[in-house]
Amino acid sequence: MKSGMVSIVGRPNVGKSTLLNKIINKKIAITSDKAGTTRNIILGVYNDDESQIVFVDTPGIHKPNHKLEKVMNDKAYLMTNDIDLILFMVDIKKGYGKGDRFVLDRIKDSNKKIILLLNKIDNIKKEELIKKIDELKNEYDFAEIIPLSAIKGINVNDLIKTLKKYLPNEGKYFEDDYITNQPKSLIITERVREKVLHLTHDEIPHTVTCILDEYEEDDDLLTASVTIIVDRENLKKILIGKNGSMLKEIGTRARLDLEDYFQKKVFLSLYVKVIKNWRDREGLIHELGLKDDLDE
Ligand SMILES: Nc1nc2c(ncn2[C@@H]2O[C@H](COP(=O)(O)OP(=O)(O)O)[C@@H](O)[C@H]2O)c(=O)[nH]1
Ligand SMILES: [Mg+2]
Repeated sequence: MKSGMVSIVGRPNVGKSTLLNKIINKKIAITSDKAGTTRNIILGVYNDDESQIVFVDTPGIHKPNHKLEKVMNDKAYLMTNDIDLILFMVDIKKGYGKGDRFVLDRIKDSNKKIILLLNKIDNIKKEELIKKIDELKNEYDFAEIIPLSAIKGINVNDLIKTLKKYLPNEGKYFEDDYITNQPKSLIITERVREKVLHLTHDEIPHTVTCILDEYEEDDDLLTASVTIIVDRENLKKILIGKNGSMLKEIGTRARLDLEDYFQKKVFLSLYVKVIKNWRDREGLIHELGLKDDLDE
């Protein structure tokens, strides 16, 4: 039995979470074209007959501009310690740049084998790809260079095959039915946040926070209510939309996704609240007397 921990690192937006979802075949990490979408460390466990691979999706590594980013960055570095192998992902369409070099410099020191993943090859011509691979060979002594498309699933099976070559022969970390460390509460609130990011484009800052305030579940039905918290009145207006149309759309899309995830009917209510100058999620939960700490 091959098993091990593999972390996926790279600057924001290269497609780390998209790859994790593809490998696990379930959407455990939300994705968007905004930097800073992934805020916590997400484990996704891949199982097959001969292996168990624990993938670690990290918030993107980049030069921090403010405090939230610094915290996210620290988490990303941290995860390069306990793991067997690093997948360093770049967006090959965008090309290899300063931001990528910044990440590589951070992970080099870990003395782990690094596999370079060139993502988004669905977006680039073959000749161009070959040229870029040649250039990148000189950048560092990568264990492998693998071109792929996370979104289309191109070369993802080959990636798994290749990883097994590098993993130790050890027992499993988790039971076969354990797929992620993300508690249900987070799956629910993150899915709402994803729809907010998708539907409001750049109008809503990525610091928007969603909190679960009610939750009930039986065999056929999951009932949840989520409050979306922003710090300005005009953002609340945008989120609600004309005659409530925006909030309704956010709710519908999140509900459909959650029904797919939980494989049961979902009844979802959404609220928007303006809280000025709030500090952190934990403080908010406490202040509002909300649950949001639901155990599996
Ligand atoms: N064209 C293309 N887009 C992709 C691919 N993988 C991810 N994306 C898009 O890139 C954006 C960032 O993806 P995400 O997984 O959130 O990036 P992360 O910040 O590295 O986790 C999203 O809009 C994805 O849909 C790919 O293989 N091809
Ligand atoms: Mg991500």
